[in-house]
Amino acid sequence: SGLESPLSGFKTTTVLRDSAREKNMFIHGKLNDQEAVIILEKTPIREDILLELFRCSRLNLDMSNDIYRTYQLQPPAHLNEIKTTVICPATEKHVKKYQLQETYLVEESGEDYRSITLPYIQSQSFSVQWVYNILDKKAEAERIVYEDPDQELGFVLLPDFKWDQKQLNDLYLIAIVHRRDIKSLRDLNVLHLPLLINIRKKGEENIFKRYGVTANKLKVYLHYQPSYYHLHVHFTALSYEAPGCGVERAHLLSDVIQNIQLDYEYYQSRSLSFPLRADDGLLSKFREAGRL
Ligand code: M7G
Repeated sequence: SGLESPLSGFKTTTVLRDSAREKNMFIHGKLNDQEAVIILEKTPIREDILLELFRCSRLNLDMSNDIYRTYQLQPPAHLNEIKTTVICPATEKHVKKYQLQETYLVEESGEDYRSITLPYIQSQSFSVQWVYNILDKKAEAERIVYEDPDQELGFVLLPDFKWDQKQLNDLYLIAIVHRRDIKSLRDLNVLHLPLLINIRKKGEENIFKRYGVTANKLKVYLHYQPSYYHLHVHFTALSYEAPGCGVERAHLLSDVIQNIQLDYEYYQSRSLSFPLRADDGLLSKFREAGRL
């Protein structure tokens, strides 16, 4: 009341995706005449607030039958929040990223990477300005969990914006390397082993220090293809099925380290498979090159 919400000017164009099971909705629309994507998501119910929830909520009876009763529980405002992510101004690529789409598996050889993928991502990929803002402490500085400031081996560890940090079951942090010359898994070779080992060791140590979660309860991996071509490593709760982290896209950091130890140029020479969306320009490039 009183203060108008910054989102009150939002006009929905289309619902890109919604899931009753995941309890989220991805909406494309206009916010003050700019293209915008809004993600609404109901967050998990927290055990530590149960006492307050039962004490302070209003309870409306829906139905009652023998030993069965269902209610609508109306929690007080602060226990009834919807996690909301706003991307504005959003590019066409953002809109596509969140649209539900058919995907196709592509097998990319080292040569395909150099002749098809690399030129494409150099011309087309998402801006990594948000990453530089984090490294330069221009954004999210207060959210940093740990930093190793070394320019060669160092990184910043902070909560991924998919995680609201209210409960540990969906724990999600990312380690962003200080070096700005490593785009993805494909660039990694023997020279990067100290960096990767450092990220694994200090990432795990500091997640334990801050959250009490041990290394054997963590899934530590890289995505290929990533959305953002500045090397970063995902740290998620082992039991949490993060969206987009399936076997077709995730590469465990420990496997990456061992593969490079066995073959110093593993990620330059081996084929890597990954899914591409039907409307992804890279998929057309693979088609044009006769590689599909
Ligand atoms: P990715 O593998 O490049 O792409 O991971 P994906 O989003 O398709 O998985 C990038 C990760 O960075 C994702 O887990 C995002 O949720 C996270 N992320 C993206 N942005 C724009 C931000 C941001 O501004 N802040 C933080 N803290 N995390 C972000």
